[in-house]
This record gives sequence, C-alpha cells and structure tokens, in this order.
Amino acid sequence: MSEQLQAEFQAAFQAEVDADGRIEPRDWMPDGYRRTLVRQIAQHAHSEIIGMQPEGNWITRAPSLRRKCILVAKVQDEAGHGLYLYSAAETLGADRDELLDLLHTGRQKYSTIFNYPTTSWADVAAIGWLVDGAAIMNQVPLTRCSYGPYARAMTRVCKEESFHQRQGFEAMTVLANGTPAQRQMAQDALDRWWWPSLMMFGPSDGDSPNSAQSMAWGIKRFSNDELRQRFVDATVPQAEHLGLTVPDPELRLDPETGSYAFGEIDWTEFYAVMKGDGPCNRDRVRNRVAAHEDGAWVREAAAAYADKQARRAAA
Ligand code: BYC
Repeated sequence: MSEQLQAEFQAAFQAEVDADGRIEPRDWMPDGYRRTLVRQIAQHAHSEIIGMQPEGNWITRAPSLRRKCILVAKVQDEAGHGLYLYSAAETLGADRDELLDLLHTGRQKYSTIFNYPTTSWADVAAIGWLVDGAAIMNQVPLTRCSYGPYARAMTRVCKEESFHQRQGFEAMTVLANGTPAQRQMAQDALDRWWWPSLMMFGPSDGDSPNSAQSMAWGIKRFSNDELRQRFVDATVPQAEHLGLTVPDPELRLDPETGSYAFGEIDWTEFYAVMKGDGPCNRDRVRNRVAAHEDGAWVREAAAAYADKQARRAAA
C-alpha cells in the first residue's frame, strides 16, 4: 500500500473513532489497534473462564439448593462470556487455540483477582457483590468501545453481570443480617476481597502504559483511576448499608464532591500477583490445563459431528 493511501486510511479510521462511530472486522485498522484489541479481549476472555474456578469451587458446598442453582447458572454464564469474547477476538484474525495456548503457557494474562482463594461461602457472596460490581463499572463503558464486536459482546455480558452483582449483594445481605458468626464471615470476606477488587482496575494512571493510546482509539473510555474511584464511591455506601466496615482506615468522604478519598493500594502485591506469584496462580493454570485436556474428546466429538453434518448437507 502506498504511503499516501495508508495516510488516507489512517485519517478515515481516526475520524470514525473521533465521531464515536464503530470499526467493524472488515474495516481498515492500524496494526497497533488490532494488537491492542486482541490483547485486551483475550485477557478478558481468559479472565472469564479462569474466573469460573474460585466460585466453581463452592458449587458442591452451596448452603442450599436455591444457592446452588444460582451459583451453577452464574458460573455457566462466565463460560458463556468467555465464548463471546473468544469469538470477538476471532473477528480480528486471532486463533482461539493459539490464545488458549498462550494462557496455558503463562504468556498471556488474566485478571489478578482470580488468583485469590475462596475460603468460605461468604467469599462467593463477596465475589458477586465486589468483583462483579467492579467488572460492571469497567465493562459498561466498553459497550461504547470503538470496535463493534467487542462493544456488542459487552452489552450482553453487562446484563448478566448485573444479575451476578445483585445476587452477590443479596447473599451478602443475608449473611450480614444473620447470626454473629455469619456476620463475621461477611466482614472477613469484605476484608479479603476489598483491596484485590480495587486492583482489578489496573495500575494507577501514571503507571498504565496502554491507557493513553487505548483512550485515543476509543477502546477505553475512562482511565483506570477514574473507574476505580467510581467503584469506591458506589460501593462504600453499600457496605454501610450492610453494616460492614471497609478495611481502609484512610477512607474519608469529601462532603463537597460526594467522593471518597482512600488509602494507597499495595502495588507490590498487585505486580507480584500479575507476574504469577499470587496465592493461587499455579493452581488456576494447572486446573485450566487439566480441564482442557480432559475435554479433548468433547471437542473431537463436536468436530466429527460437524464434519458429518457438512458431508450430509453436501451429498
Ligand atoms: N490483572 O496499561 P494497563 C469478570 C495488565 S472478568 C492482570 O492499564 P490496559 C468475572 C494489563 O493487561 C473481568 N493484569 O492495561 C469473571 C497490561 O499488561 P500487558 C475481567 C492487569 O489493558 C468471573 C499491564 O497490566 N475484566 O468480570 O490498558 C467471575 C498494564 O496495564 C490488570 C477485563 O478483562 C489486572 N487487574 O488496562 C466474576 C476488562 N490490570 O498486556 C467476574 C477488560 C492491568 O501490557 N480489560 N493489567 O502486558 C480492561 O478494561 C483493561 O485491560 C484493564 C487494563 C483496565 C484491565
């Protein structure tokens, strides 16, 4: 392609993005835009399927049939989110098997939050309330992402995440209003999940290498710190409503702005977990690889069936 043509495509692309238009799979796009989207969408997809583990761990131990049904449905939803997202990555030319291989060999990331253990039933409630709450805060703006297939996948994901967040808050409400032991379980879970939930939004703006370009491309609509602040402002009153204490002695409401100042995140912990040294990183990847290997026969059977159907249709 000539340099002049390239410049024209680039200008048309940026004009579409600046006008809040949508870039679709067959449109011209800069290589960096494609790479960034594949990276983010793949990490997002990996987070959804790895994210099935901490809660999946409690399906056999849910405290009632009702809670078990809800949890099975929720974990199944996360698998579905992974499928929409891997499909969105495929529209950019990515190969699903290669993406899974990158996950299984530790060459692509997934969210740090899923490397923490779920040690009590209250952790399942806290994940719904806090982790899905943080996910919604991050993902609602992604429904306006400049890349069409990702934005459309996010619309459906966010509807399901809203149900997840509500069920988590409801489960937390029951515990917080239960026996003293249940109330303590709820507080302990908040203590465990609060700071890792804040880390989900990524490094502070000054340390986020991808944000500026992703915002110029209309992939991200708000910075990591902006979304984190919105999450804190929305969630602290919910904790108060539950009668629980957010584990941050520096938390202060600014009555003028209605916004909360909060303490410093332990970034050493964040980067350690991101690099593979969290409490559960190795287990999560090992379980994922084992599930993939155990499921090989299902993929082979599905492929053989599809092949047979195609041959029958062609005959
Ligand atoms: N964990 O320049 P930055 C769910 C990486 S699943 C790990 O700010 P970016 C759910 C980042 O990737 C929800 N890594 O990056 C499922 C980058 O690394 P590389 C998952 C993190 O991309 C089951 C580097 O740090 N949500 O809801 O502009 C049950 C520098 O960061 C993290 C998504 O995936 C982290 N927390 O912004 C329940 C949302 N943070 O690739 C619930 C989509 C940062 O340069 N993703 N890194 O080596 C995003 O919105 C953005 O990718 C992020 C990071 C805001 C996360």
